Amino acid sequence: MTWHILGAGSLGCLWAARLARAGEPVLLLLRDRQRLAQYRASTGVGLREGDNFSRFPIAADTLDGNQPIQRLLLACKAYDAEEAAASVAPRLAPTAEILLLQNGLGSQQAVAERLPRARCIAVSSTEGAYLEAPFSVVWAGRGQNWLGDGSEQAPAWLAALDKAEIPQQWTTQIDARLWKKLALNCAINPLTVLHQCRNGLLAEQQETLATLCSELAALLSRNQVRISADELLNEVLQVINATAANYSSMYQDVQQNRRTEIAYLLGYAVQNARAHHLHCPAFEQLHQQLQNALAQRGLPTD
Ligand code: NAD
Ligand code: KPL
Repeated sequence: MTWHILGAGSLGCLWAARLARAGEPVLLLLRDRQRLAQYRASTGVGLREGDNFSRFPIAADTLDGNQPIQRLLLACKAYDAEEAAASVAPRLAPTAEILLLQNGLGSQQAVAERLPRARCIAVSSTEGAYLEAPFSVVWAGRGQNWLGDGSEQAPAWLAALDKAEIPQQWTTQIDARLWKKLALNCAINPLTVLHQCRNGLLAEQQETLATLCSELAALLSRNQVRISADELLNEVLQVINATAANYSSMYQDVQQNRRTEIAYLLGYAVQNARAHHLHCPAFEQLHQQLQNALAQRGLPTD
């Protein structure tokens, strides 16, 4: 069964290269003819792991091709997901499965509503990757991919991920995974943008982090995710410690004048808290400060 991969950025290329290396059929879906020509000139997807570099001549096509799609990996940013999914909707087989790699929350629900017949499987990934050149990805951080759609019925093709060295675990609690990752990203990423710092420097902001974690834990609890404020703070501090030398993904987006996923992280948390009539002054204020910082740089604030 062909893995159709829409979004040939960091994670899309990382999945494509590993699947192709394991002998799985892969087809990249590119936005238009110009991007397809650019890809063909690059002679395939590059994968760098430490000192090793390999290139994989993976097949590619434009979105408007006519091959039916049974399995789709949606590997674009959260703000592009709904439109990207809609653009391939006419090609989806009646029993299509879609893996949603987006960070945060909100985009998965939007795609599922757009494509009610497809089986939408959310993926919460702690892997790290970035592009060193178009279609050439650096596998920068080992991690885990949690997959789930709320059911216990894990797809048989998970074995193909093991073979491809794509770490995976099926979970019946994918929403809890996504919420906890959202909470970590809400506590860490905006502060790195506002303080213009690496993750490690946030260890000096324990009071602010404790207040944010207390509000975020209350929000998670309203969403049936049980974690105490202290447990969340501990997890946040552990991540800060383990990634002390890194710049958060949001910091990097802002530095490179790229749109951030604010709407699917803090923006989603703020809206969800309001819907639950939960008073969260600390992360409301953080959201506002982040929006101001983005506006000053001419970046979208949602
Ligand atoms: P990216 O920007 O590197 O890649 C996204 C790609 O999707 C781009 O090449 C873009 O051109 C393409 N795209 C967008 N809309 C498209 C469309 N309609 N048709 C065709 N192509 C389209 O992003 P990324 O870093 O791979 O991140 C993808 C998602 O995974 C994000 O939500 C991110 O937060 C999450 N994530 C990334 C990492 C990481 O290390 N990169 C880790 C964990 C989670
Ligand atoms: O996921 C991250 C991100 O940068 O988006 C953390 C865990 C904060 C690591 O930098």
